[in-house]
Amino acid sequence: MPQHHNIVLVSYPENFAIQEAKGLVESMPNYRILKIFTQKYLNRAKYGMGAGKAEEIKQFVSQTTDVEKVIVDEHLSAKQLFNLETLLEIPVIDRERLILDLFYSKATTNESKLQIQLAEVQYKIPQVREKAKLMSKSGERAGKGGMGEYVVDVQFRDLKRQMSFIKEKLYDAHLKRLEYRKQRLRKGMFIVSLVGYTSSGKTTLFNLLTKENKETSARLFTTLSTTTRSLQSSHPSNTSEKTNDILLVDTVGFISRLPHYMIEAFKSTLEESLEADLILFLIDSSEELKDIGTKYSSSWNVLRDLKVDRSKLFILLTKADAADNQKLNEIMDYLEPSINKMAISSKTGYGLNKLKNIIISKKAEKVKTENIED
Ligand SMILES: Nc1nc2c(ncn2[C@@H]2O[C@H](COP(=O)(O)OP(=O)(O)OP(=O)(O)O)[C@@H](O)[C@H]2O)c(=O)[nH]1
Ligand SMILES: [Mg+2]
Repeated sequence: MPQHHNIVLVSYPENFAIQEAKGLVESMPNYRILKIFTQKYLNRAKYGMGAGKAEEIKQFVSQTTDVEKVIVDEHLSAKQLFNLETLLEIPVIDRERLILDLFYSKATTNESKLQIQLAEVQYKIPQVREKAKLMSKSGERAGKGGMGEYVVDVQFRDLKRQMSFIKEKLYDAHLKRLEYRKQRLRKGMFIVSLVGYTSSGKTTLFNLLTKENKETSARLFTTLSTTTRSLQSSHPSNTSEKTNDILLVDTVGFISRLPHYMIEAFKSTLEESLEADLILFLIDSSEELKDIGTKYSSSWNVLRDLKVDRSKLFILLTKADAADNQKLNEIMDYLEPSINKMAISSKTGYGLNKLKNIIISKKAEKVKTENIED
């Protein structure tokens, strides 16, 4: 049996936050949640959570065997982490660290590893800055050239150096992708990308449309790197369905409260998706309306951040097998009215032919306008 890592989770007293934090923790290999504590505020100066809650957790940790880590579902400063670890006497990690660790556990391609390293460096820089401030306050930094300052300076310079090194390598990968993209454009390829919240069903749909076999799962962030494949027609004999010049792109999903630097780190991957001719924006319709709203607006934050061209968007309500018509209509009414939308199910195949036809006709539209412009 695999060794379990026993976790105590601290989140907000809201169902959405708890479920998502649980999902993140349980997506880590062999992480097991022993107990969940909730706190209305996680931004208090000393521990993030209130001192009473921190004491309560200390009690639990000391009375329970083998608690390995406490995970706090919020960003914590270096000082808050230090204070908590001193009190609890076990490692404490915050939401961003958890997401980074999860990414590390999943990354397979060189580029996705580099992107995570870049996010990691950007996660550490403010912590080193903060340490420097603390040292100068506590007088450890006696004048210029003091020991504390020296250590912090070295760490800081080291991080900066790492950052430019990673950025250079990422830039190389970016150039390579740009070259592929040019080739595709030259060949008149029509590019369709799948974007949306993590677990919205992107890869499942991608597999069906391209006859691929990429990993899908109910865990969060199953996909971290980008895959491009051509759309496969369902009837190989049907020559009227020309799909071999249509490419589908599947990529990393979104999550709520994603810090800007993480979007920044994955920017080139995400931007590539947004440069497509058609962007399918997936929304999981099997969830509660309230949660759909939360995920929808989080997704929009990322899309806006990356300056999406709204005219390329087409909304897909996924997992329609798990929602009745009334609910699907309610969701449709809730979403941006100016963007076209339809419901599909990768499980039953509902709507997939219609979707293919939409993709094919959008391609035809593009070819037509290009011919006019020529
Ligand atoms: N009921 C139902 N479940 C589905 C459908 N499509 C996908 N799922 C399930 O939803 C979960 C997430 O699917 P994925 O395709 O991995 O989602 P994703 O958007 O690629 O997720 P990330 O890669 O983590 O961003 C899996 O457990 C799928 O089996 C569907 O049409 N109906
Ligand atoms: Mg996926």
